[in-house]
Amino acid sequence: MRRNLRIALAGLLAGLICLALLSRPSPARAAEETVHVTLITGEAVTVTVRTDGTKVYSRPSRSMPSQPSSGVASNSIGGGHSAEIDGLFFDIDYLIDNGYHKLSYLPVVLTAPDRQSLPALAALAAATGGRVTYVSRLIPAVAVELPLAGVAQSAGAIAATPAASGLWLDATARADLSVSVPHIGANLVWANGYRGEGTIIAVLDTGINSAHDFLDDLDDNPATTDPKVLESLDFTDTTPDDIQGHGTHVASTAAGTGAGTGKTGVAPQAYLWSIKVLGGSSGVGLTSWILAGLDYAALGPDMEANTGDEADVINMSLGNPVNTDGRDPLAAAVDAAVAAGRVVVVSAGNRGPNASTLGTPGVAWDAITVGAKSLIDTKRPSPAGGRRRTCG
Ligand SMILES: [Ca+2]
Ligand SMILES: [Ca+2]
Ligand SMILES: [Ca+2]
Repeated sequence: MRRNLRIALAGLLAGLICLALLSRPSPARAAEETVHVTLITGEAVTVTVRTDGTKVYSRPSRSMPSQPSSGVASNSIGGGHSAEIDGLFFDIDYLIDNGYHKLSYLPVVLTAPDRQSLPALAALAAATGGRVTYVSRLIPAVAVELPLAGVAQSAGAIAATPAASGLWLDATARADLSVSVPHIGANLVWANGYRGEGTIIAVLDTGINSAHDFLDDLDDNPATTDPKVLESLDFTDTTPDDIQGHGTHVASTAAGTGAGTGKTGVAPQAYLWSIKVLGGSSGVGLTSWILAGLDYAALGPDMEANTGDEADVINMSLGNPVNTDGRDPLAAAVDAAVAAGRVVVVSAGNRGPNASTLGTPGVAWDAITVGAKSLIDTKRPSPAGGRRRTCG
């Protein structure tokens, strides 16, 4: 019964998470700019960004894996490695557009073939000068900052160990806009008695303003003490507050009480957990922050599966527009959360509707991934769709 309720609720949420802007156009630049990017190979690439946003890529001083006439270099970090290497490490445009060239280190997520291999992998990363910033519970993965000085040697040593199955850029995910409401037929579900009573929805987002009149208490009666937002955690490098506003919007759409206006969320009786994984005023988060938030939502404060302290539904109106084969850390962690008994609802992105336009973690096999829908029952112009990228 509880499972059915969860699924009904998740279905409602799925209808609501209409999408948004995964990639935003770059603002016009005031002047031509020259930036330097150090790749995981240790090679330095100089890029001139013109005022119209176009880029000119230099030949590096040392031999490059390939001539970077485009924004993508060939993905080789030396011979003999056994681990999979994320293509984003060689996507020069992605690295610049997301500010990685401004860092003195390369943030990576290392995956291991199994949990037993994780301590050896973390130890090796630390021995090469890396700083371990997070160890995932849902999947065998560890987030590490590798100093740019000696990054090629560090990455080469890590890639060569059997304790590593993959090296991934600690990529950035962004908030997806959420539109919508009663249009999806929530009233039909309410008529069957489902209003989310007793259900906990973890909102992995920019935070939630728990003082908002729609979110401050379950019965919209200040005379009774019955908070709706039961947890507020911050896994970003900013503050727990919802500076950006997206998380509060999503939370209200999912579970807002309406405060007498009649504009309630889909599950007005549900509780909320605010799991802040997107920081700053722009709503951007690292993969490692989201892995940490997923651990908490799916496993609860005791970090163990199915002990009764977990969220029932996990909502992720966020994504990285990179279409993967579903084995990247974010998608793998979402699948692990579902395997741990949670219902996970993820937005699809809006690069579609063509093939291979789903972002991650929308590509996760077991997530309920939701595309966009307009209020006149046509698909929005560009909801992401299609299948994940296939292997081989
Ligand atoms: Ca209220
Ligand atoms: Ca109250
Ligand atoms: Ca638990």
